[in-house]
Amino acid sequence: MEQTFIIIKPEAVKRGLVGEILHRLERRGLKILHLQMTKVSRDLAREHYKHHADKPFFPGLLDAITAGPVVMAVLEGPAAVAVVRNLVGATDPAKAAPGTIRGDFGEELPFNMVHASDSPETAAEEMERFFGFRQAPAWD
Ligand code: 3AN
Repeated sequence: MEQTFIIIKPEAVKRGLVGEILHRLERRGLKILHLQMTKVSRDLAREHYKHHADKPFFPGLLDAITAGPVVMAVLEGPAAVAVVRNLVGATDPAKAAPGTIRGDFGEELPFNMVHASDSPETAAEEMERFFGFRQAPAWD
């Protein structure tokens, strides 16, 4: 069984979309193994988005992810990384398909509601970064 990591971003928390987003993921059969509301520090945001450090939108991206509380989760299911990325939709909400989280709720970049890991390796790295473990323990 595969695990993946998501961040429900500040703009989604502010709009009251936490339940809606978790509902969509659970409805698809993903199991929530770990769930936390927290704030992302500027240092962790810089680390998390280091692959975009040279982009003009980098400072705005850091502002967006540190703007308020977020909800982070580890989800488990068959092919969880790909399944969650499909439910989340394309990076740019303007191009994300209707029916996806970004297609239905996304605003203008960088405000695309959810971060979702892009590979099992990245998921382990991101869990380590934010939770201090590379894999969430099972509950049963
Ligand atoms: P994804 O989150 O779909 O994996 P990445 O890793 O390319 O996409 O981008 C990370 C985050 O950076 C996105 N979720 C979005 O918030 C922001 N971002 C990506 N491209 C742009 C852009 N052209 N302008 C502003 N923000 C962007």
